[in-house]
Amino acid sequence: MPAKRSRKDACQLPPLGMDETSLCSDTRHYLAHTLGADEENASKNNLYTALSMSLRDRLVERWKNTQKKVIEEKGKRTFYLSLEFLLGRTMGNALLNLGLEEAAEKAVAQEHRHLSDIIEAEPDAGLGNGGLGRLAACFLDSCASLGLPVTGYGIRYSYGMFRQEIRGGEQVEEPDHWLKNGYPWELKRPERVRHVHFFGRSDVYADAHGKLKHRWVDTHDVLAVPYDIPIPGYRNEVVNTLRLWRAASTDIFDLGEFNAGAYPEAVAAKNNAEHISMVLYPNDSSENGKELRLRQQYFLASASLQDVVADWVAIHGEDFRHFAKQHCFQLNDTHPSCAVPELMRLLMDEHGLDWDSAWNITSQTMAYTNHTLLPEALERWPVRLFQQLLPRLLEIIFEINGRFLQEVARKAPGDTALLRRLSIIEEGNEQMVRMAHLAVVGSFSINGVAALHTELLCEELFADFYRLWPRKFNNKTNGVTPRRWLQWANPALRELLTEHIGPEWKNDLDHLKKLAPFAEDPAFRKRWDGVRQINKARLAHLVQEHTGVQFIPGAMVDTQVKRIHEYKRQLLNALHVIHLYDRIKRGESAEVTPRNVLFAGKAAPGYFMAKRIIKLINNIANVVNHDADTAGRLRVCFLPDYRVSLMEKICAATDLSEQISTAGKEASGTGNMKFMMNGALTIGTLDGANIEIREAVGPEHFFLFGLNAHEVSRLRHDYRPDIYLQADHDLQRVMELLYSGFFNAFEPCVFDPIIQTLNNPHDPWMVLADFTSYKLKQQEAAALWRDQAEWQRLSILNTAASGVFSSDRTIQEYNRDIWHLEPLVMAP
Ligand code: NBG
Repeated sequence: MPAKRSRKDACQLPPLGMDETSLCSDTRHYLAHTLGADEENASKNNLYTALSMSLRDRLVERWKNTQKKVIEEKGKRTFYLSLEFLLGRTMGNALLNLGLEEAAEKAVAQEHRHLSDIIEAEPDAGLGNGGLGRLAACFLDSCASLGLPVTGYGIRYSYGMFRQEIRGGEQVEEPDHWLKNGYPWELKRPERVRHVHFFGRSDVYADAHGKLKHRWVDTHDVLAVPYDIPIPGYRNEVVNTLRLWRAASTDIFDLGEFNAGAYPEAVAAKNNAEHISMVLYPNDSSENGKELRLRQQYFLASASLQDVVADWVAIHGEDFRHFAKQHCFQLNDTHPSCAVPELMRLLMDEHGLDWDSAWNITSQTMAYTNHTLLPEALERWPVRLFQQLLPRLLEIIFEINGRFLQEVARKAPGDTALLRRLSIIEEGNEQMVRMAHLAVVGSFSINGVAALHTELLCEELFADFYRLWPRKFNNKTNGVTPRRWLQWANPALRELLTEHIGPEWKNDLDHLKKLAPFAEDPAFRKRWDGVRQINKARLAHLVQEHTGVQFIPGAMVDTQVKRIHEYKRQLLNALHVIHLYDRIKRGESAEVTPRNVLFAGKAAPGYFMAKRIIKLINNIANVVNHDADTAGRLRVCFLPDYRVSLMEKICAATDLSEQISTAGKEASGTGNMKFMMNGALTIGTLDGANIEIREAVGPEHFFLFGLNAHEVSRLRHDYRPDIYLQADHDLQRVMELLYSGFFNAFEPCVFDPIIQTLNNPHDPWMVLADFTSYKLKQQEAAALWRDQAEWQRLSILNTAASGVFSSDRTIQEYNRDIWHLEPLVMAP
């Protein structure tokens, strides 16, 4: 037997240097030897890749130490399962969290480049649609920064969120091939490949002891190949993992077909397998029920659970008694909720547990976060599709449902209506699997993402479940990571804050409170304004470069950036812009506070109304910006291809944050928090986290308007848009301009669908109902803007009160109430 290699024999590597010289020499090494680039003609992209590799080495070093520590500590771990991780760029985040910004700056200067240009060479990793995916990314950053052993599991889509171009005022989608130059931040882990089953049938057989068991046979398997992205904590030596799965063919060609000469068909089948991780579905807060999407969902759930279970078995064998104590799976919306039946299947079919033991483990490890109340977003899959694609899983779902309904029937005998409402299977023309019910039944914790949202979950969407299991339900108000959204996005503010309140806020955002007294100091307000001017100049430059629109210097920057959706009411904002324009044309220029109104956001490619709203905004912008009367008063801009890296520049430069959804419809919102942190004032409805933002900053410092959620639901049945129209002369004029085709002179009727919904008593978003109060609040905001000292004062107070919206606070709450993890402490 060969002697075991002792630790001493192993070639010991010295730790990598964290200074500019080591960073520079490593970067040169990668430039010269890995990328084969000459020093003189290395491209920006070469330098970006080489610097990324040097940084990645430093991450990997800490990553291995963290993994070792996790294994040694034998503590509980959480796995965050999500179909979306909207990471954006990684380099800046790595530099900030490792504390290497200055070193990199200097290293890049030696190559005669600016770090900011190198950073711009990185494409955004757009593996998400909007808030839900970005939240997952913020959470990973917070978990690592708090030292919590949390691993993210997702899909490595070859194509992320589409790129948006605007042509003739309309959205055009272009594929986002973000991997085309390679992605230096990932490490492929071929040794941890998993097999995921599809199709086939469920079979019953007798095991060695004569016990009847199930197995899933005649399956078509797909390989899941993991790629790991290191997730560094903020200067704490912790590096966690985001593991993304790519689908690949098993390479076992169908031999029958192969021999029959059907070689192309056999190869095509291989391609089919790879389609699973090809593209992100571009729907935000709406499901679209495509089979490939269900395949993605099961692919993620199965590969990830197999991965975790295999690690357990490697250490504990088939003894699962302590598995539940050691694991938690957080389901990011219903998308990964196949995890519930899949864990049951793995434990029973592959590891021999009986139903009750498997159910105890499953229902004590799964936790579900709901992110929307919109009925169109609640996932339901046809039973028929499940039967075909995942036959064994469907069998388990039926069994879960049968046992669950028995329990309900015992508690509420004879209440068949209740059973029908609660059932995981919806009866009707076509039987459907209700994924939210599956997640609720299978989880020990169910949470909403803002106070109002959780309240409505308990009172409405999940009222029956709430009565059954009130203690399962809890609220976790969202947050955003202050590393990316304050420190990184706003370096000038970072310096100013540290100079005045010390550096503690960087590790605990509650320290921002110390800023409040400075709001009263005119000298400080001047400095504050100075920082804002820097950021606004940066944004104006970007807007000019990408759209040609010239922002009015010194004017209010009034921003609404988010997915385009009717419930978010970009239309209300557009109507208000028309109203401002109308006032200028009426000769009220002197009273109209100068504004730059900025819109950005993507519409789902199949969402007709959302796309028409983009067209309207662009047409309005075109008219307004070319009218000489608006000079120095009003500019309107639709900035194409909204994404994380754009928001980093937008949030630091915004004065007025538009959070104007129909009350009760926006579960939380997180853009609202980024704006507040950077000193924007909010105009908004009583919806989602707006409510908590308003409480935190003080009601008098928030521009509140519109119906509240209860008023919206009461009005539902007798909403009369005509009444609001009659009551507001300004609104009549706005609508007249729309009717007259003023914004579509050469495109007859394009805005008819918009006019129709606005006037429709069934308009669920009740745009006209809130117009007047919105207009009046906008006038208040405009008046306040004229008093710059007061505006700056409130701007400071907004930042000072924003500490509670750090995702560190959110994650601490998840950990306190749901996960119960011990933080890792790494030696410096
Ligand atoms: C979104 C909500 C937002 C919320 C994010 C993150 C979905 C299904 N929901 O209001 O619309 O901020 O989730 O919780 O994308």
